This record gives sequence, C-alpha cells and structure tokens, in this order.
Amino acid sequence: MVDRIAEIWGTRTPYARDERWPVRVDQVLAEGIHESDVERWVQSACVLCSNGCGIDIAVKDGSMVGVRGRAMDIVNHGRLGPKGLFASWQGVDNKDRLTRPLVRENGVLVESDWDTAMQRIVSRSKTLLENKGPLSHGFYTSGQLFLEEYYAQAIVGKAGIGTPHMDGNTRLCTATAATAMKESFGSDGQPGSYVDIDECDAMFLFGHNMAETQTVLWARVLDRITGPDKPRIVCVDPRLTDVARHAEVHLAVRPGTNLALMHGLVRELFTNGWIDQDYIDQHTMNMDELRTTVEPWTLDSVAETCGVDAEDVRRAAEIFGTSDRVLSTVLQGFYQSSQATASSCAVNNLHMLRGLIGRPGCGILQMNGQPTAQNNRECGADGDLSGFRNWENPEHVQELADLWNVDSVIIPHWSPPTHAMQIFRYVEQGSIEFLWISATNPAVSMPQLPRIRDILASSSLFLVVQDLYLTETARYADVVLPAAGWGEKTGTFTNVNRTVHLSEQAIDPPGEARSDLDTFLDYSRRMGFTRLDGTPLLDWKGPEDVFNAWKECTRGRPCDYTGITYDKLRGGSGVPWPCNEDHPDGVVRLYRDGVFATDPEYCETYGHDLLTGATIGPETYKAMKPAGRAIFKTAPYQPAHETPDEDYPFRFTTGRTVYHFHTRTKTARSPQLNHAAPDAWVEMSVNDAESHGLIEGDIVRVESRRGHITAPVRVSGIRDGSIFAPFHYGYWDEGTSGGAAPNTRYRAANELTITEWDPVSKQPVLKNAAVRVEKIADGVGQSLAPTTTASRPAERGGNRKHVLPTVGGPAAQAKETMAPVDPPMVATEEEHS
Ligand SMILES: Nc1nc2c(c(=O)[nH]1)N[C@H]1C(S)=C(S)[C@@H](COP(=O)(O)OP(=O)(O)OC[C@H]3O[C@@H](n4cnc5c(=O)[nH]c(N)nc54)[C@H](O)[C@@H]3O)O[C@H]1N2
Ligand SMILES: Nc1nc2c(c(=O)[nH]1)N[C@H]1C(S)=C(S)[C@@H](COP(=O)(O)OP(=O)(O)OC[C@H]3O[C@@H](n4cnc5c(=O)[nH]c(N)nc54)[C@H](O)[C@@H]3O)O[C@H]1N2
Ligand code: SF4
Ligand SMILES: [Mo]
Repeated sequence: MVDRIAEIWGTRTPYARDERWPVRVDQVLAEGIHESDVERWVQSACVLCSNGCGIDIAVKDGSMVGVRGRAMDIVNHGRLGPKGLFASWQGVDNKDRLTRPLVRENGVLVESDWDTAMQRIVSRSKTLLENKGPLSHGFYTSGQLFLEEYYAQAIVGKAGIGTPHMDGNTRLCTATAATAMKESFGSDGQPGSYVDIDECDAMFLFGHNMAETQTVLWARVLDRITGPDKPRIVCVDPRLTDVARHAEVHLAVRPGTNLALMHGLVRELFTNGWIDQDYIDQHTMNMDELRTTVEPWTLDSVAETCGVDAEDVRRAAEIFGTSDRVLSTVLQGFYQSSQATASSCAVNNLHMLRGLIGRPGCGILQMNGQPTAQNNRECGADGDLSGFRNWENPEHVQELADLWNVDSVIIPHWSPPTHAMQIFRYVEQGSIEFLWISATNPAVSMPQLPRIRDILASSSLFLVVQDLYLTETARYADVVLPAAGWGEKTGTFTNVNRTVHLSEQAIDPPGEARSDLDTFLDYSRRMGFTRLDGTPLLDWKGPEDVFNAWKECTRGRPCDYTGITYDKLRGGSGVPWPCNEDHPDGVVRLYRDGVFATDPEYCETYGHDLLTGATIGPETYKAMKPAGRAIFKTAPYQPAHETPDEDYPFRFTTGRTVYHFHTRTKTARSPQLNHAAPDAWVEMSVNDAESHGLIEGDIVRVESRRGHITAPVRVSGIRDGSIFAPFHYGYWDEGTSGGAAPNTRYRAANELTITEWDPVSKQPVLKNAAVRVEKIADGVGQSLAPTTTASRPAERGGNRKHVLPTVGGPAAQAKETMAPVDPPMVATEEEHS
C-alpha cells in the first residue's frame, strides 16, 4: 500500500530503452470495502485528463466503490494517477448532484420536470429561429463529453439549426494542438505515440508540466529516467516543475516569449548543420522562409528576450540536433501563451528539419488536455466540419450533406466557424440570444471573469446549462439540465495518441439525470428536425447507433474508425485510429512514409498566415502544390499583448496543480484531493518576495487592469518577475458530502486574465498578463499550496517558515501490484522494424 497523495507517481518500475514498460496495477476501494465485496468490475477509461488510462470501475449495491487500472491497456499498463484513483468515482457518485431539471421562475431557479424544462428550451428556440434565424443560436460545449454526444450535437447544430456559432472549451484547451498539426501536416491527428517514450534518447517538454498533468505518462518517463540509458530531458517552463527538476537543461523563459526561444533553437540547427537535407527535400516545403525568419535570433538575442542563459539555449539545441531519437511534447505553456500556433508549429519544424517524424522514439505529441477534446475536434461540435473535413472545400461539405441527407446550404461553411471568444462577444452584443452550455464552467475557466459574469447575466440571453452540479455558471441559467456523468452512461472517447476507449455504464444516474446524448436527441426530436426525405434527422436509439453512424463519417478520412466496434473495444486494450481494413489493429504512429495530409483534396485546411491569421485560400494553396509534403510554417516574433510596465511590473501566468481538475467540480468532492490543496495561493520567487517584504503565507492582493484576487503567498521556484496562480478555485467551496458554501473572496486566476487570443487557433491567452502585488496582511500560517509539486517551497531564502509537507494519510492508501502479467504489445508491433 502506498500513500498516493504523497507519492504522486507511485513506485518505480525501471526499464531500459526499447524494452516494454512493466505493468503495475493500481487500485483503490472505498473505506470498508474489500475485493471480495465487489460485485462487478466495469470497463472504462479515466476522464480526468487526456492521457486516457484504461480503468475498471468497482460496483457494489448500485454504487461505484473504487477503481483499478487495466493491466492490458497500451496506455497505462495498469497504473492510475491521484485523480484517477481518488476523483473519478468519488467525484460523480456523489450526494449533491443535480437530480431534477431547474427552471427560472421570478428570478429564482426552482425544481421542475423534463417536459417543462425541454418545452421552455424548444419554445424559445423555435421562436428565435423563426424571428431571427439560426445566428441567434450558440452552443458552447466541452472536451469531456463522449464521442457520440459530440456527433449528435454537431449534427443538431450544423444540419438541424444551421448555426456556425458552435465551439467548446476545447478552444481554451487544445485548439492550438489541432491548428498546429493542420498547418504543418494538413490535418489534425497526433503523429507520435506514447511508445516513443520507451524508445527515445531525448525528450523536450515545451510548456508542459507532464509531472502534474499526465501523471501516468510521467511515471513512464520516470521509469525510463531511473532505468539504464535514460533519456536526456529539456524543459521549457518559467517554473521549477518536477519536469524541470529532472531536466538536463531547464529553460525558464519569461512567460510570453516562447517563439523567440524556438527561433533560436531552429537557427542553431541550421547554423550547425543538424538537419537532414534529404528528408527536407523529399518531404517538406517552405524551408527558405523559415531560415530567413529565424536569422535574427542569435543565442544572445534569445537570451536577452527570454531571460535565459545563452549557453543553456545552445546546449538544448545541441541535444535536439545530435540525439538519434527525440520526442517532443507541447502543452498549455505554449498553447495559452503568445503566438501559440507559431510557437507550436516551430516544434513541428524542429522535427521536420531532422526528419524525426514517424520513426520509433521520434514522436511529436501536440498534447491534448481534456480526456475527450480529440473527439470534439473530430466530430465538429467545436465548429469544425465532422471527420476532419475542410469547411473551404465544397466537396467535403457535400459529403456531409449526403451522409446526413440534408441540403448542403444549411451546413454553415460560408465563413470560418465562430470561436468561443467570439460567441461570448455576440452574446455581449445581443445577437446571440440562445446559448446552450454543456459540460463546462466558463464562469471560472474563461479569461477576464468580471466580463464573463456580465455576459452570462445579460438580460437578452436565454441560457441553458447542462451539468452534474449547480456550478458557478449554472447559477446564471434560465434552464439547468441534470446530466448523467462518467460511469452512468456508455460511450467512447479518444486520448492524445489517438487511442479509442469504450466506457461502459456502471451504475444508474441519480434521480432524473440523463445522458447528454439523450438530451440532445430529445431536443432534436422536439424541434422536429428532419432529413430531405422527411424522416427524423437523428433517429438513433442509443450510443452504439451513433458510433456506427460516426464510423461512416470517418471512412477514408485521417481519423478512420471503420475498423472499430464496441465489441472490439471490450475486454482488451484501447485501439489507436486510423483503424480500418488495412490496419485492423490501428496505427501506432502516423506519417511513417513521409506522406502528409496536405493534398488539397484531402487536407483539413488550406492554412493561415501565422502572424495575422489571414486564410491562405484554395487558389493560393493549390498553386503551392503541397502534394503530401509537410509545410514549414512560421512567423516573426512579437512581444505579448500585455507586458510589464511601471504600474503592473509582474508577468502573471496560470495553470494547474496535480491534485485538482479544472474548476474542481469532481476533485473537490474527493476528500483526499481536496485536503491536499484546499484553497488558492500565488507563487512568487525568493527574490521578488524578499524585495516586497513577503514571506510564506502572507496575504497579497494581485491586481491586473481587469480585476484582482486575494490569496496567500507561496515562495517557490518560479523565475523572478513572474507570478503564478492555479486557476482551479472559483466562487464555491464544495462540500464533500452535500452542499457548497460561497467563498466571498475573489480568488479565481481568471479575474486577472485578458481578452486576447492567438490569431490562428483563436485560443485565449490565459498564460500572460501584467499584474502588481500588494501585501494585505501577515500570514496566519503557511499557504495551503502543495509541497510535492511545482508549488513546493523554495529551497533557500525567502521562505522563513517551516512548511508542513503534503501527505494523504490513511485515506490515501492505494494498492500497487507489481508486474502481475507481461506488458501489453503495442497494436502493430511490426511497425517497429
Ligand atoms: N492535475 C491536473 N491534470 C490535468 C488537468 C487539471 O486540471 N489538473 N487538466 C487537463 C487539461 S484540460 C489540460 S489542458 C492539461 C494542461 O496541462 P499543462 O499544460 O501541463 O498544465 P498547465 O499548468 O496549464 O501549464 C503548463 C506549464 O506552463 C507553464 N507556463 C506558463 N506560461 C508559460 C510560457 O509563457 N511559456 C512556457 N514555456 N511555459 C509557460 C506553467 O508554469 C506550467 O507549469 O492538463 C490536463 N491534466
Ligand atoms: N487562467 C486559466 N484558465 C484556464 C486554463 C488555464 O490554464 N488558466 N485552462 C483552460 C483549459 S485547458 C480548460 S480545458 C478549461 C477547463 O474549464 P472548464 O471546462 O470550465 O472546467 P471543468 O471544471 O472541467 O468543467 C466541466 C464541467 O462539466 C461538468 N461535467 C463533467 N462531466 C459531465 C458530463 O458527462 N455531462 C455534463 N453535462 N457535464 C459534465 C462538470 O461538473 C463541470 O462543471 O479551463 C481553461 N481555463
Ligand atoms: S493520468 Fe489522467 S487519465 Fe490517467 S489516471 Fe490520471 S487523470 Fe486519469
Ligand atoms: Mo484543457
């Protein structure tokens, strides 16, 4: 038994390069429950991050009473992280769930029934469609529903209503991942695989705190690091994360300066001849523009702009340039920072320059964050066209019209899909009067919350919120719909490296809560949406019908699911797409033959100018004759939207802690996790704390031009001049056994963030703003920031209090079974030859 709050990654199982990662099965059962008490184990996968760990749910007396990792799953080989162990089942199977629909009467939300609630939605929807047309409607969904739910929602929006105003919180999350892959390779779809961790010689983590945000993946890395011939690690992050602590080179860049660093790294590859000219000639295009753009970025200019050591930049470039096999991962430190798409494409460029794509150990993981973000992107509930189709390609639009048997004119394709920030702007301006929010909590997670609150409260807006709990957002709704959560419904979803899992229903949803799929189907039926032949637009009976329809939508597309069935996903491991007749067990890594998805007839986009976001358009794109070559895309560096000045001298950045998931609706209901990180904090460096007369635990007010927060200080390993706050803490302190109490202190990081986005991916800039700091009071004790992670107290100076370590105690004991079986084979081992 191991305390998995204190020991985040569990016990080491070292292995060497090219060996298979050993199995370790992690298990937790509710207090007082023994293995022999468990009536059934139900197959699923974890939905608390993009890693997609295979998981079995323990069921007793109609309740979820624990979980264990699936030994045979190619993703996790049996392991689970703290959220999988302690939040997956406790965060849903909970006392204070929404169990009945709520409707607003005389300004207050009151309990109602489904008929009344749906009737209100449908009647408002019909009136608006009649009087104002489809542009009055907006949908803001998630990266946490199931594939089947997105596909239904996408068709409702595109072929039922015909609105381009559809997006998800995936815009805040992985829009840049999708965009960077589309721009460089022609389509979304992860080139690399987790197996590359087993096979690489060097790993670069760009703005990715994998140690806290994909803990099971990091356990795999740690097992390589503690084994023979360990990989060399390079970390790009302004904080001293656990990734940074294991790195040979830590580039603690100033927040907002990623692209300058990337230009410097690319330039070093050119200067030192660390490039594969044959690969470049055969499989890529546009290299000259890249070379010209990076030319000014000498080591010294990078050092000056990014605030790092020139020698460290040189060493990092040398590791990239001279290692046989390099694996790169990219996440929010890049996606939510300035020039997100250009910086993320630069990672692709590094790999293209050396031909390190599609070979063992040479992966690119433009990471996802949410467990099902990939499926929203595939299905197009984020506004994209289903099946990675190109909205600018009339043939692609017609394919969907044929598939759905609707007139192609109803499918919005006259302009790009409306991105989330623009949807909220249209609500603000009053043109969107009907907004349906599912499985996301924008009143905590969107930038510049004072503005978002005003928008959600707009008198012209009819707001539908579909959630498990009465969240900060749901409190603004006109109608609240109670949803069935994970374990209470069946469906599939796809993780970062394209692995598709089936999640089976284990228990009944509480009260009258319904699956999101049932709700979308009900809405479609009540709205009377039909096909050209007059039959109902959506006539599916359940999730498996939707999945079968979805398979047809993906036939011949990069995300080909035609070889997958629910039955194939039962019993064993998840399966990575594309999976079809040619590849019945899926494909481990894409682009092995150096042929990319850039052909004009096939590609998902004709691309953009990365500096301005202007579309390239079909004529220019076709004239470029990409013909299956990858495209070097780049842009000149520009400073962040808001940089420090005299009034606001600090760079503010935000992110996560290992113990919480987003706005904590699930993790705050897990006693183990909530106890480990119960309240907000802000991180400052030793030098900055000293110069402001601050010590651990002192209460500060952090203020931007848009708002302020109050929280205790943790003096941590963050770089000087930067301040970090976790974005998890909103208005509510969730009770773990029913009820939540308001927390009247402003403490959400997004009180301070700015309404700006990347010109190409439209992903909001959640990771840089300018702030000032003021001491409000002496601390009454230490801050409650975890000591086990990036927020651990600085090792010297500044921190003159003794800080108690974060531990889980008896409630956090998990069972680990070492190597009970051989590790699973990756789906198509022959690819390794
Ligand atoms: N425990 C936990 N795990 C999660 C989640 C969670 O909420 N909690 N959420 C999941 C989701 S949806 C996502 S999207 C992922 C996110 O996973 P990550 O991207 O790994 O997490 P973040 O903490 O948002 O950001 C990563 C790092 O970016 C750094 N950073 C900030 N500004 C900059 C910058 O300008 N440049 C660079 N290079 N780095 C910068 C921060 O210091 C931080 O350590 O995590 C997933 N996993
Ligand atoms: N400052 C700052 N802001 C950020 C970020 C950051 O790093 N910094 N990260 C951004 C990122 S990457 C993300 S992904 C977002 C996340 O932000 P949100 O999406 O707002 O966060 P969650 O708390 O995951 O919200 C999901 C909601 O869905 C509900 N839910 C869960 N399962 C189901 C289901 O099956 N059906 C329904 N209907 N509801 C369900 C949950 O109860 C919860 O209320 O935050 C973004 N905001
Ligand atoms: S790594 Fe992610 S998917 Fe795996 S158990 Fe942890 S939260 Fe769940
Ligand atoms: Mo995310």
